[in-house]
Amino acid sequence: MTPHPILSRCLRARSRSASPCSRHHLAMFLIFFLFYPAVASAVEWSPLISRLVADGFDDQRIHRLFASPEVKFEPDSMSKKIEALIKKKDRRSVASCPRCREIYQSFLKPDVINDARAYASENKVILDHIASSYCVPGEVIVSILLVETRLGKNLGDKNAFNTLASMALTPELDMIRPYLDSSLIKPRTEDFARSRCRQKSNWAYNELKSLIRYADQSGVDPLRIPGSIYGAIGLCQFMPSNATIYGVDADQDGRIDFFSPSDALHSIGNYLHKNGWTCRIGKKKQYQVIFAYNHSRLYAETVLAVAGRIRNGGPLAMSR
Ligand SMILES: [Ca+2]
Repeated sequence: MTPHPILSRCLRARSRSASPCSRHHLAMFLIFFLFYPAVASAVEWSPLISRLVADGFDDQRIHRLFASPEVKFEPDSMSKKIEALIKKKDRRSVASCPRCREIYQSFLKPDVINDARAYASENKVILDHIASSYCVPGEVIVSILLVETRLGKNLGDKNAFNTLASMALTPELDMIRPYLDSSLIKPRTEDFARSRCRQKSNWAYNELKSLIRYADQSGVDPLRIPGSIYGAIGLCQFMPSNATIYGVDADQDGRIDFFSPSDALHSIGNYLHKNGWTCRIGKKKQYQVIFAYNHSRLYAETVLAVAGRIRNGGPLAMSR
């Protein structure tokens, strides 16, 4: 029998040392395509279930989770991530987001700054405690909260579990090829895309494990956590793995809750502090620490500009 043409490519790739198709990936690939192009919700999760169980998660619990009708295969996060990485490699990221500067500038509008100041006033006790604990001024915390989630109004319209599980399930580029902008996949970008697809799949798998553990410790259903397009959660938009590294149980109720202002805002302060924010920090270092929070020059400039406006209304213009 003639193999499926995509399967043929994978089998050929196995013979090339530069582009190995591991036995694990091949098994996932074969099972996946037994069901493709069936509807996305009918995708076979068993390779992912087996991997989670092998990593120590309870067999019955994981099977119950994936049997839930809420679990859906959502390939758009991986396809958008790969498209973004290819554009970034081609230095087309700015061109691909011509409205980014306009969007970030919108955070400097007077009514938006007034809302941020009101939020800072309402949460003064929390912000004062963060400032005394981590030396991070309240206006910086509120600025990040504004840019990340519009002060908690926009927590993402994705299901974090579905996002991360779907990315984890698709280590092979061919699994998401039907959902990609085909004009981006060219001979000079294909190997790069294959490599990054596997890398991001493995990253998402580890974040999925962290999400399940975060849900367990915080006492919430892992299938009911809203997230961004790449699985960031909460007011602070942390990846789930950050819960154990930077999460703070500020209200001391025994759980870290990224959807509670006290825990989320303290976690932002802790993140900045652990990434170099000190009591005597200079402007250059401030930029570097904010950049560590979100690797975007425009993001870091915007956060600091908004923080300046919240603090004193000063005309801290964004650099061009
Ligand atoms: Ca707590």
